[in-house]
Amino acid sequence: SPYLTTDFIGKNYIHKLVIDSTNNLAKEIASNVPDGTVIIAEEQTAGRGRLGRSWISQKGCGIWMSIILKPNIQPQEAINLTQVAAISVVKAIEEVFHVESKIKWPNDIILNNKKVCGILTEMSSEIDKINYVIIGIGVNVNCDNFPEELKGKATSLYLETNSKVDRKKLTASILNNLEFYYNAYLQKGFVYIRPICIEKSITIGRQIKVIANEGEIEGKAVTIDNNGSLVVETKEGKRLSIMSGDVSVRGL
Ligand code: BT5
Repeated sequence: SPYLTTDFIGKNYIHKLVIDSTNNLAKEIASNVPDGTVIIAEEQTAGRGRLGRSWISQKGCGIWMSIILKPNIQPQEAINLTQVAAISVVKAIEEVFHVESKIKWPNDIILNNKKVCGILTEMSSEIDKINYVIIGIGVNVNCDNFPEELKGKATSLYLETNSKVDRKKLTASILNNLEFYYNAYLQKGFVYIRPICIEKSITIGRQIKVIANEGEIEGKAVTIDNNGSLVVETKEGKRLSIMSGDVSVRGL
């Protein structure tokens, strides 16, 4: 693609018409392909969300892709890569559509209160070393309808902006931004991207409920800390840092 200006992300690129899930193929080949390999499919028959949920991936209307990364970081830090990907998608949507989307921590991109993109980060690691990380990104680009159960919850860039764009352009912009923020994160740490994560968060300042490993937590999301954890203040005034979890935001 003439739009792609990266050094390594997307240089090796696999395109499929139909696949079960780009994250599944990514897992199968990750050990044998270069860092930055990208898999893109026109259609997924078993697109996956988190916690066994499914991701609707209709034919030809979205960006269904997985990026294989081999970062030299600690396994517990890999969770930050979801944030790196999320800000990259937000920046790309801004560049291509001139609209501001927001991040519902940790992995949803929201436009006009509806979900336009989801991110699924998976990893293979040993005790103190990562073998590979797979960042799965699903963006509803030109999709013009959703199944009944997603009505009011899901949307596409086309439905919100009324403009249809070449998916290649948005894909390239996501990958260009991803390489930039990924490099910045590796070189300078989470603190470098933290202000952007905070600025683009739709979660901070709102009443939320989190289903985390620690159990169910209700409170107000106050900030994202230097490690990328969401800081929640309970009504008893206790502050808790949550590394990962399933968040519902009141009013969303
Ligand atoms: C996610 O999970 O949001 C992660 C989605 C990742 C999808 C990409 S596509 C490329 C790669 N290959 C894969 O197989 N997956 C990745 P989660 O936070 O668990 O949200 C899942 C929920 O989002 C579902 O239970 C639905 O409620 C909703 N949903 C499903 N399909 C959607 C869609 N196309 N647009 C918006 N919302 C959707």
